[in-house]
Amino acid sequence: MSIAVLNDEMYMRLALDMASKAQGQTDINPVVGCVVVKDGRIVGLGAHLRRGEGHAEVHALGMAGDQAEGATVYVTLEPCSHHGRTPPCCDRLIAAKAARVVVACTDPNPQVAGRGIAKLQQAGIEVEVGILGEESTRMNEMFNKYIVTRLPFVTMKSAMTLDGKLAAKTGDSRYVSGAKARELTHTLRHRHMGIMVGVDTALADDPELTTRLTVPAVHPVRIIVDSTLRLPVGARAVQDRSSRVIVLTTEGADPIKEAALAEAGVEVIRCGGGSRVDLKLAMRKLGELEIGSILLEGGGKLNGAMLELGLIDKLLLFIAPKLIGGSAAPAVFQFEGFDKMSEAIRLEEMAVERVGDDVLISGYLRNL
Ligand code: AOF
Ligand code: ZN
Repeated sequence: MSIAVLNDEMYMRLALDMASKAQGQTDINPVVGCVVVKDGRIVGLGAHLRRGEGHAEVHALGMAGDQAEGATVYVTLEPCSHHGRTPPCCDRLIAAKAARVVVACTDPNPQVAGRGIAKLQQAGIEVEVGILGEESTRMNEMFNKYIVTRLPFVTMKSAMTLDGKLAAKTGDSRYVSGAKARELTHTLRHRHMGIMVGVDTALADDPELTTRLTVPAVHPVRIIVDSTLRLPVGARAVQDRSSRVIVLTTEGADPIKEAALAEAGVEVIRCGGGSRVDLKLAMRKLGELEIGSILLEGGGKLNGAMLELGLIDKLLLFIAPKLIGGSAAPAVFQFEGFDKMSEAIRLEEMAVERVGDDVLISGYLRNL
């Protein structure tokens, strides 16, 4: 590999590192990092830190000042060409007279989608695309889905015993996984805009559903699936004011119960007239509310329903080296099931790692 490519990778790696640290704090926006290099020196650094505030390029070019003229600018996402909450980064790069722009991956946002690169090239700037592109794309996988479909990216996280149980036959589930895996859950909560559970989980464990880490710790919106509004106003998730609470229910749910929950600050959203919440419709409504990513920490029934409907994008499954038994003990996924092994849903791009005493299996579900 040539020295030039190695250097390009080195600066792009720095830009990606900065972007990765902002995961979870940019709302529906992507995480983006930018490094400005002139005459062999880094003269500007920046990352997009909050939706509505400066894009990565603006921060980095601001730091570089006049030194941006003739510089190479590394940016982990194609510079934007549209007027969003901030002006186009392309115009800013052109005005700064950058000589070369190295981009990791294109921006799937239909308002950008290649126009940013074209605009820079038309202005005579040399543009190179694809340096550490796969890593940048993976880092923004939630944004990439949401910006194109307006549906939230759903990550399901669960912990099970070696025999596939979420809890003992008595319902006891404290705890399946070890401390390290449980700590990672809080990082995952920070990184998703919403956290979703079924009302059975809310009733059984009375969880707060917040992020309990000192840093980083942005609390997700709490989403509880409750077809008949059994969630009591006194539930800890309702009483705790650290983030919004959305209850997804059915058209037929009791308006008096709705009024009591609304009084306590809960947003009740009716999804479908059936006996169960229409989860597909629910995803569309949550997308309209600009909830771009959801961590599903459901019980077996909710996990099974989401899986069957093809609503889970990514799976993170911790497996604890324990055997609990009991035919009545709940399984991680409860759904009708298939007749043949050949019909089974497959996990793709599977990765396996050890987290403390547990094994973490992760991968993607391709929902066609
Ligand atoms: C960039 N650099 O650092 C980011 C970009 O509404 P706004 O102004 O926040 O724009 C958000 C859109 O801009 C977002 O959907 C994505 O297409 C792009 N994000 N682009 O050049 C950045 N965060
Ligand atoms: Zn921009």
